[in-house]
Amino acid sequence: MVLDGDDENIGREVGRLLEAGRPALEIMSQGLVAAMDIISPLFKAGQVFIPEVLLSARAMNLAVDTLEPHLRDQSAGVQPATIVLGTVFGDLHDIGKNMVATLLKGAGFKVIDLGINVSDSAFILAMKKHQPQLLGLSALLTTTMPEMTKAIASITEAGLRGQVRIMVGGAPVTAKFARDIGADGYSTDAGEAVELARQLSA
Ligand code: B1M
Repeated sequence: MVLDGDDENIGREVGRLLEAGRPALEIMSQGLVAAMDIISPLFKAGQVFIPEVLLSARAMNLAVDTLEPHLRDQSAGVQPATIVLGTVFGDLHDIGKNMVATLLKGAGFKVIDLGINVSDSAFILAMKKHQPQLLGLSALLTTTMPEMTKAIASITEAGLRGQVRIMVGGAPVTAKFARDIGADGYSTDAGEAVELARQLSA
């Protein structure tokens, strides 16, 4: 259904799998992410095009929304850390960032998701408003990775760097890049992002 961009039926199908007892994380990794792994090389090879990928992305995001309540853990009573999260300026990719948001919410974090194409000033405004312990920056394009550097520089200039731990991720981002730009941590996938967020907010 992700491959077909079937946003009419995917929510119902995810509900059916959950009712049948399939774990939410398994549906995410073996169903949804596996489908995206099929689409990626086809997109690269020019065998599928942007409109089709957008339909798949919409179906994927709907499925992730349906899974979200089933990914919550039992951390009731613990004051949740807040994370402001967004895809950096110039970058419209949000599937991975949405998965990170979903798993973080499931793990008990309060997630302020600013969406895609987020400017430095929007990150700074959100930090002043929500006073998060964590900031998460996502980038999927090599051309938008420098926006992470700029965002961190702007946050430092605004005098806010000392109040927040910054984590970065996205397919082209590496641990070395994260270190070089002065981020506090990097993770390869959404599951690791939750572990990292726990460590950084402990
Ligand atoms: Co785009 N795109 N795209 N695209 N797209 C890539 C990224 C690309 C690798 C495809 C390719 O050519 N092989 C390529 C980038 C090449 C490069 O930079 N070197 C590319 C390109 C070139 C483009 C356009 C420029 C195409 C064009 O217009 N000619 C254009 C740019 C638009 C823009 O952003 N300004 C574009 C557009 C699009 C669509 C709009 C069609 C669509 C996005 C729809 C959407 O997101 N709503 C799209 C898609 C879907 C892809 C691919 C096929 C799939 C990305 C994805 O969702 N992966 C992608 C190919 C690929 O990745 N191999 C491609 C699945 C997702 C679960 O993984 O996002 O990596 P990922 O997230 C993971 C981890 O990275 C990590 O956890 C996630 C879950 O495990 N993670 C974090 C992510 N953020 C994190 C943050 C963290 C921690 C972990 O902490 C804060």
